[in-house]
Amino acid sequence: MTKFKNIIARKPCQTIVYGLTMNPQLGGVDYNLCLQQHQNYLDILKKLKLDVYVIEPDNNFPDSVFVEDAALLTDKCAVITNPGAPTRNGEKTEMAAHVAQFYDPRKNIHYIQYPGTLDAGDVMMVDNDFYVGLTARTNQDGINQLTEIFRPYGYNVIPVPVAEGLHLKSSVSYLEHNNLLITNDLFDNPLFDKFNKILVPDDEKYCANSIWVNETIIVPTGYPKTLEMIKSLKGYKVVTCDTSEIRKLDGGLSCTSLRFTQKQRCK
Ligand code: CIR
Repeated sequence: MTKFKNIIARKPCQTIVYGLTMNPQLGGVDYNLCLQQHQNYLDILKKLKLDVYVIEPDNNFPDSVFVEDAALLTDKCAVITNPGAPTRNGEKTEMAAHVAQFYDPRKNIHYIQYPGTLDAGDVMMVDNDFYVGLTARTNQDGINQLTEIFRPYGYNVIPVPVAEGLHLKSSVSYLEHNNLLITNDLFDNPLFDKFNKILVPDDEKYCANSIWVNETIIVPTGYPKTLEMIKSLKGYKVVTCDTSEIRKLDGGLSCTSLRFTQKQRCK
């Protein structure tokens, strides 16, 4: 199944070394290695025949490589979010201009506004259902606004309280075909009972952020138990990608691209 044709990504900027982290014990980001790993990530996506749209870096926003948080792109509309971290909130302005290359600001680009905040790393899309984490970055008002924005499109919003990790998708990833990669803390939440749940071992939690791209699953390098479980699922190709540097900033594979399908608009 081909679902995504485009991605938006952004090169890491030099100030990424000052990015936000809840895990300073992992050490500082090696900028050159981070650049190489990011290029490797883009190459993997290009090989999967995605059109890659790359935004130039901006040193004013150390975390701006994590494009996933500033916009939510669906088949029917785009939502420019209101990122919950003050040092990241300004990322939305430039992102809105890039998203306008693909969606129509007069018709189907919407905005989350204060007092609502929302990071799209908290949003997991499962067909027409959008599971949204209630976290330090995404508040109830942001979730309520998203619910109203989505209603006319027939999209449902399902709030999920999240007690661990930065974002909802730090702990759970939808791999299509009803398969859900999920960590222990969310495993027993009845909201996820209808899925075929693949439990990520506690010592490989980071691997819960793997991504499905058109029947290929991209898995972070270094998590052999989860990798084997994913490989045993039928119907997927599996590739690994080294994310050691963005991991130091709590970032994973989903965070560094927006995956969607839209034609580029004629200007
Ligand atoms: C942050 O704290 O915002 C960044 N250092 C990491 C963002 C990761 N994004 C994501 O999970 N969607």
